Amino acid sequence: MTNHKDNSHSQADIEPVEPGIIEPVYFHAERFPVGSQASVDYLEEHGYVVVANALDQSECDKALDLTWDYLEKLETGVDRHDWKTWGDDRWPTVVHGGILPGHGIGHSEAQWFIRGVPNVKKAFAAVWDTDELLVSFDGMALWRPWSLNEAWKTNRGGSWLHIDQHPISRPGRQCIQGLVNLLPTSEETGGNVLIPGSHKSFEKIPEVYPERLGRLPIDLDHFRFPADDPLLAGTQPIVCHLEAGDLLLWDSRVIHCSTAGTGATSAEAKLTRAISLVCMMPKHLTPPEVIEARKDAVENVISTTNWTDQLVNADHFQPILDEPNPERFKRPEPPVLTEAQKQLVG
Ligand SMILES: O=C(O)CCC(=O)C(=O)O
Ligand SMILES: [Fe+2]
Repeated sequence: MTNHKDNSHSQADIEPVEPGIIEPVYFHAERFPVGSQASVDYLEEHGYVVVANALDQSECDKALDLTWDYLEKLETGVDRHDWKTWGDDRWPTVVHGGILPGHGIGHSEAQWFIRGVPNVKKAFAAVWDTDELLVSFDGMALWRPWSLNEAWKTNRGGSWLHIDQHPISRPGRQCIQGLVNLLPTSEETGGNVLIPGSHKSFEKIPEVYPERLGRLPIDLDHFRFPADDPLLAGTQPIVCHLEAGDLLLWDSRVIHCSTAGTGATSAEAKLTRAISLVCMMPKHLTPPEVIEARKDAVENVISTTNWTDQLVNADHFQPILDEPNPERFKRPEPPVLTEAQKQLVG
């Protein structure tokens, strides 16, 4: 997730001067069975993989229902049946890419339901070769139909290409990020953008950007690339086609962002994109004091970034700090977790 960690960091260090335009192609990548060795091998080679049907259709429907429950229970007046109530005055704070990172979403019933689907853990367990995993308390990206309101079009072409791993303080493969896709994508909707194979250029970043990197706080796992980045030259960005229930995994060293698609969305009053950010990492990477802090984060309904080995409070992201009256969003109650979900906390 976008890691605008703390307002003492200069935003100029992570925002490119010129966002630039990228032209990703819509790509039907091979979709692999959950937990298969082939999915793990493809991820290693290309830096991303589409895992097919981690959720079935009824699980997607339930997750979407619970997502609307979260939005309506904020008590700002959002009504799933009336798109005229989906305006920014009622919608929770949005950051880049239409991501909703805070206001308790990381502990919504929707997010905990998705994390509890056994196939989601199975996909990550195959990657890490262990069942002892912790889950991030990430948010979701929800895109409203821009055919009904042009202002809802999300980052069309304007690049926010980035990686979510510090190029110096976090060497090598450390984190595999994921999104569970709840609605089928198309060329019109757009979605996640990534540069296949770019994890293999990660080590070259300090040579290419010594100055920008010199300004990047050592604990900030977010680095932005200009659209004319030399590491990107000759590599075509793609938007992977995803069915409802597919889980897209990518290495945190892979350069990625998201973009709205090429056309009009359906004029129906329904979401254009709904994804759950979900990331699992091996438990042994997380120090005991962070595990204690994660337990407190559950009780206090605090959302985080993709990393499970450190606790970054997503309510401290700049756009949420800029929210004049955050108390107007009623946060969910602390979640009631099953044993399996508790194990994912720590
Ligand atoms: O919405 C997306 O597909 C991109 C999200 C993203 O950048 C992230 O979760 O790190
Ligand atoms: Fe990201």
